[in-house]
Amino acid sequence: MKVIYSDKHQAHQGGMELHRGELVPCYEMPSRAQFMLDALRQADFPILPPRNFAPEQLERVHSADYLQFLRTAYSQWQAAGKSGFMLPSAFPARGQRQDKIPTGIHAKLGYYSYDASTPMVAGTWQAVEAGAHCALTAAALVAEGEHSAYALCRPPGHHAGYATFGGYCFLNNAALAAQYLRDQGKQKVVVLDVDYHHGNGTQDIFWQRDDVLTISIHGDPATEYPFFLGYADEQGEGTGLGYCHNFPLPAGTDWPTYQQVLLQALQLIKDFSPDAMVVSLGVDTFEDDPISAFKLKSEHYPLLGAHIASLGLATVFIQEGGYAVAEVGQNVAAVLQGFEQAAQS
Ligand code: OKP
Ligand code: ZN
Repeated sequence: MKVIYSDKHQAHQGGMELHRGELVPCYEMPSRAQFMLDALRQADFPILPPRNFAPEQLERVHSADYLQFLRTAYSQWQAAGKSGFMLPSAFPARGQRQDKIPTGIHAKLGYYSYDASTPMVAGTWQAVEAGAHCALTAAALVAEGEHSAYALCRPPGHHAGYATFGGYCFLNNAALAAQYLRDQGKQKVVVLDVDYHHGNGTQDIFWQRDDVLTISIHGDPATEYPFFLGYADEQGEGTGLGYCHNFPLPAGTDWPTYQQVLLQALQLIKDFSPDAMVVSLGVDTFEDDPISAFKLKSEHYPLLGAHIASLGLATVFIQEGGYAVAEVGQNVAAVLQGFEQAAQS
């Protein structure tokens, strides 16, 4: 399977994030991508640059005003005489207005986000746009007939909603890939999210749709980020009712339990009988991940890939989280190798 990668991600180096009430160095750092790239090279995956896409392609899943904000936010910050990384500091909550788009940079930052763990710097837009193009390129390869492709996206994307950034995410790469597959004629698409964190952005984007099934397996939001979405009773709305499934799992979840739930998710996918699949691939389910609480070991990642391959679906893998930096590369490569070996047999 081809790996799509751009080194433009390096321009996004956040600095500090507000993590569980404390300002700490960003867990989501450029070396993550370097470790993944090295491991994939080592494993002989062909590595290709992304194609270019029209700006309108991003409007298929994000609002135009949100995209305009992302493109211009940092220059507005600089125009205010500031430098370094910028974080939102106030958010419209219950009882406050969300119908007025504010003009000041601090108001806008809060308006378009929902946490203070997602800093922006001068190169952020360049990096996230390149990441989105990696995802779209992987989707294009699969739409053109390849059985699978992998987009090495950094920063991740599954927390980004229609018009919100958060959880290190700005553009929803998985949603862009899924929508691209739809636009190229795949009638039904599933997004399976195996990142440790609930894919709230992807859920938001496809919440009212029955043509894109979203399934997420993740840490219980009662204690785990993103905290306010990801419960099992969230099932979609309107036409989308029944086309969203969440599997929140407790801290300490190990492979036997995880595998059991994964098999349930795969059965839901079979019942839906999609024409293509997008996998939001986070390896922060790893036992040594510094911000997560599942207990998967490196030996389980090839099994995860093989289970996904057992569906026999054309599959686009999109990189999401994974913060045990030194092991992230080998774990990602293991999933993709497990997938390829099972797909061939
Ligand atoms: C991104 B992905 C808030 C903690 C914020 C954000 C975690 C984002 C994970 N106090 N932590 O799903 O791997
Ligand atoms: Zn995650």
